[in-house]
Amino acid sequence: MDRRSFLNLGGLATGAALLGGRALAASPSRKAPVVAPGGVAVVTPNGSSLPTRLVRGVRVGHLVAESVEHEFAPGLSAEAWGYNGGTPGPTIELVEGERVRIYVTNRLPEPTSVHWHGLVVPNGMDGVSGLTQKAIPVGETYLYEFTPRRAGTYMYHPHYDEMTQIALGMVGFLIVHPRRPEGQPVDRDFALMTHEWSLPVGARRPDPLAMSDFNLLTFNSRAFPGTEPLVVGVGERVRIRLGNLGPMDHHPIHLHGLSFQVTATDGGTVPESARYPETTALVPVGATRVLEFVADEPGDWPMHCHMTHHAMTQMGHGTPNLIGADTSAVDARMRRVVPGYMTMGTTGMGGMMEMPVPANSLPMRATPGPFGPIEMGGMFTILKVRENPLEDPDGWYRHPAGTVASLADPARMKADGIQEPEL
Ligand SMILES: [Cu+2]
Repeated sequence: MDRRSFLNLGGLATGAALLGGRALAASPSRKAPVVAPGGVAVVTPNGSSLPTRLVRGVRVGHLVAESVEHEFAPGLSAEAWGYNGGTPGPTIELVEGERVRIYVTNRLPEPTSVHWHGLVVPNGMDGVSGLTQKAIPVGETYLYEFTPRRAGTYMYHPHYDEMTQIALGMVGFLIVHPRRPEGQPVDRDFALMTHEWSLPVGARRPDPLAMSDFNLLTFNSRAFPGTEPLVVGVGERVRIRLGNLGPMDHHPIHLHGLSFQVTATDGGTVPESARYPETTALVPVGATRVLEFVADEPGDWPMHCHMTHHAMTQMGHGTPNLIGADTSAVDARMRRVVPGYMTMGTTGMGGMMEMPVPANSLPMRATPGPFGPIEMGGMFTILKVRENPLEDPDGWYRHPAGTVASLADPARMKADGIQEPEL
């Protein structure tokens, strides 16, 4: 069987799963909102929420673990593993104190299980294959049933062959909404999962054996410019739920243009007396951090991992450092055999971002911005704070006159006592 027909079969299987869901609809059930009155829906940029329905008072949902054809950004796709056709899997939204039944169908080529990370559940529902349950065999469907006791931001992932399955993208959010709204109500609520991948140029799948040299860093399994911006209104109170189920690295996630507080972790709500202002939140592997702030300054504000190699994409790291080296003689000789040859990185690497790249790759490619190329990628997205967030959400911020850094006027420099250094 070729790959295409295999994928088609996968599609049929998913269709059958959905039909199974429809069969549930014939029983006494209703679609029920998971958000408490006064609350707002969680938005998972580039992702979705798991459809659930109430069947005789129990919330029911269905996860399908499967191989997925995934686009990391326009121009770069690979085969990953995920849930319900995507990575991360759909965000599961539940209600505190409301019983839930989650069916998990395994369409992977190996066993799996699902662990509800951070949630307190009966031990046999914890999803640790071998310790608390048998692994879900290939092709079988298991049932998890529990009652979430505490509202909060949690995650789910396999606890069978974790190294492979998590590295290939099997991660997702599980959000438990409070029965009654608590804390200050927010106007926007986003969920962003950090992840890291090793995807050599030309490879069909990410390499789960990577332990340090990850070359593809993502929010919700998308690399900039593939990340959907977070668009909010000026003065709105915003919640961003960050989760990290990457294999190895903690990510210091930095927001420009505002100051926030960490209001909760997957362990619970941070008491108000223990909160303090921050502009960077370290999100350790296996943890969630919930940020809240008021977006009071309009603009296009970067939000990115502050590890510089994590705001880059798919570059190789085995190149000698040539910054400042004069390679013109080498370049001239090389051009006799390789027309257009240029030694990498002699004056820094910014200018190389506009070079042509191989097919299905995203190496050091700049994104056109309103003032020139944006030279960051990877774990990078944009928080767009706008007077009217509905107007032109895809466009760039229009700066008021006189508020953009630009070439200094010599007369102003002189008046301010600034002298150009002799070159
Ligand atoms: Cu990072």
